[in-house]
Amino acid sequence: MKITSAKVIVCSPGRNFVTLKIETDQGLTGLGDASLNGRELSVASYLTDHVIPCLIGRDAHQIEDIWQYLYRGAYWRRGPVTMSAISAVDTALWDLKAKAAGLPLYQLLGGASRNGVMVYGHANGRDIESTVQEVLRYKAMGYKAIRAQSGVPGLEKVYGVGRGKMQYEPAEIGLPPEHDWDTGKYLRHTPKLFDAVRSAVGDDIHLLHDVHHRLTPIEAGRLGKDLEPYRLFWMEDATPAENQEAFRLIRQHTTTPLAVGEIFNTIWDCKDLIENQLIDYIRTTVVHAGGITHLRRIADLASLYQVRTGSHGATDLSPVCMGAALHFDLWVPNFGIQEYMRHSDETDAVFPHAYTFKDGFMHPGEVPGHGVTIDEALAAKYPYQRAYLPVNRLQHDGTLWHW
Ligand code: KDG
Ligand code: MG
Repeated sequence: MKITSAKVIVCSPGRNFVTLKIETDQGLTGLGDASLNGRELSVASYLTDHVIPCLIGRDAHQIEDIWQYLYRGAYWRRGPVTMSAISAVDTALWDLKAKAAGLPLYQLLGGASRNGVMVYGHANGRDIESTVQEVLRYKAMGYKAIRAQSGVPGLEKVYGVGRGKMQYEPAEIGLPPEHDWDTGKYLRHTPKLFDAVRSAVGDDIHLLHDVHHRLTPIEAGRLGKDLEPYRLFWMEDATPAENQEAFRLIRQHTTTPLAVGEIFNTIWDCKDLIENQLIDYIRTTVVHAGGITHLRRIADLASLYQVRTGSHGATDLSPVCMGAALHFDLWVPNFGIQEYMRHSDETDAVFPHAYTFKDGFMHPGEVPGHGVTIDEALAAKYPYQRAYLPVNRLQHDGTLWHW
């Protein structure tokens, strides 16, 4: 099955997405997601100018060889732009191989290991009371796991607290907006939030929280300890992880389970965290960590240390990524959970998909391939719009702060 052509489709049905479409001499096409929030056009250029010319004429069945060619062969290894481009090629090739076999992708990985994929939804509110109401709404929709984020008194805007209800889009059109941050206010508020949420929702629902890298390791240790009574499923991105050792300090102070990895690109970003058992969940995802081929490698390393998967699944990952991720999740032996932030209706219309949600679980469907397609005519009606995530500055003196 020879690759005869490939192209990049950039569209913005509610937010920007970059999609790679590969065509073959068998008449089959494969799709891969290459979306990288706020840096979309860099990946589009990387693919169009540097990767696609190298793909034409290759055997689409040689997924591993093409992966190695693009990773080792480029000399410049790793990084989000490179790895998102490799991920898109890899995902499109798995889609093609599964279509050629007439099987849903998860069957090629080794078949289903479970009946469905447990997902967590995002409950957000301006204050504790409205966040509690949102958590209860998600519970009523059947979710077994819910992430709770609330506004913090004294801070005008807090990232992760939506402007809409079911769907919200963190990136804003134009140049990056500026938010303010105060660690003390956040640390005082968050245990109160989970005290209220846990008593309202009961013991049977898994609760999660995303810190967005805002804390130092010792502050994260203190928050983890303060949250222990509320039995969180995980505390996510407690501190930046460029220094993987930083998690040792957090670990020494709390038994709250730790998750990290949505901005990681390769196994090297998480090797020490996994091998030293400094985390409980690895959040690397198909689109940013080298596709199915590399994610499988990370999950296998993680399984040696009882670290489970918890892939990133925010709206800036397209339905193509979500479809591929759900096939991976249905198979991967050390599955933990999958994030599921619902896409807008416009996005869903541009990317028709076979995956479904029911009672807190998702299923990728039984369509050959990963089950996600693109309506190119509709996509063309939504051209790219410059949009960025906010930046954060410390409220008291304006210092630029971590994500
Ligand atoms: O591109 C950034 C978003 O995907 C991210 O901020 C969302 O932290 C996030 C999450 O856990 O979904
Ligand atoms: Mg996150």
